[in-house]
Amino acid sequence: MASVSEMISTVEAAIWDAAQGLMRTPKTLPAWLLYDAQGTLLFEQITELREYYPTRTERALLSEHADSILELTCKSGSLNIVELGAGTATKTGILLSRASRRMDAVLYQPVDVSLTALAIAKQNVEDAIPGVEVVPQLANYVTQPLEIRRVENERVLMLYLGSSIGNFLPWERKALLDNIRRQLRPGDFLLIGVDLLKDKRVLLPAYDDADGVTAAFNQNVLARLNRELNADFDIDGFAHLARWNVGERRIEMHLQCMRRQEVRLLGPDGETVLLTFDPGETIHTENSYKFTTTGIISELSEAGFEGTKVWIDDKSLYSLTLVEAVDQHKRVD
Ligand code: AVI
Repeated sequence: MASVSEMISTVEAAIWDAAQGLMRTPKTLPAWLLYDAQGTLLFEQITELREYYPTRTERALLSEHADSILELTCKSGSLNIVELGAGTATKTGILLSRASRRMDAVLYQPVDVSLTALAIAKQNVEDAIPGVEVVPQLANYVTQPLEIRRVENERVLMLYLGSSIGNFLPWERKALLDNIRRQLRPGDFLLIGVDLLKDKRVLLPAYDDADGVTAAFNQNVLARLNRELNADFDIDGFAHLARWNVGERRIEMHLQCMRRQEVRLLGPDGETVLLTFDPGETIHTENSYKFTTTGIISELSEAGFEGTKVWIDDKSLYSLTLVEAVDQHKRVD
């Protein structure tokens, strides 16, 4: 097993790799960099904003349809839920508490890259919903195989909520859905939440709120580079920018440089790397793709899922899609 200092240097190496995007034109940073401890806190605040409808809409859909979801997925007296990117398990509480009332046994396996989030998830669920056994797993579900604990003859209900899939490029999404399908057996279920395509007058404020929380979330990535790569970004010299890219059907977050800046950061061998930013130039920090129901169903079907049931809110903002993993060898396309 890697020592803590080895793990830290791996993280530093990953951040350095990520920062390479700043040396290309146009400049980019990967979205995962947004989620250090402060970024995670700011994102939690975003989910409570008036303008940011996805979280509350998904919560309402889960609350309204929890019983139907459980009826469709639970064929025995027990339930085995695996949640990808579970965070602190706030999204799942509704389903788990409803399940614990109906079932003899509920096993909940949250998967996340944050040990802190997993510890909170375990504590929260065990305190609030007695009878649910929580088995957390620290893993990067995008690339790593999972160790799903199986209960004999029981199907798994995998959850992938929050429209997190929207933060991946189409080819990354395909690889991710293929990886998810490989972790499941025929008959297992996947419940996925996605943000639907809609008018940009609703989309843009969700990513550029009046209180500036999303702006702080975006700018925090520069504070992270200042801290972790000894960079000297003048953070106030970068403005938060949310753009609707109609062709790609995605919201893009950028940081726009307001005046010419020269930024130094420490390279992997201790050398100083100099970056130049022109006024108006942007760093592209995140994509958030928006979906149609037919679009997400066809991506799921390509990955080996079928038997769709879709729930949408009455304003058509957001959808929950339930699919079943099918035997790839028996598929007739
Ligand atoms: C985590 N993810 C689904 C959020 C989204 O809506 O794409 C991240 C986010 N970025 C800015 N606001 C929210």
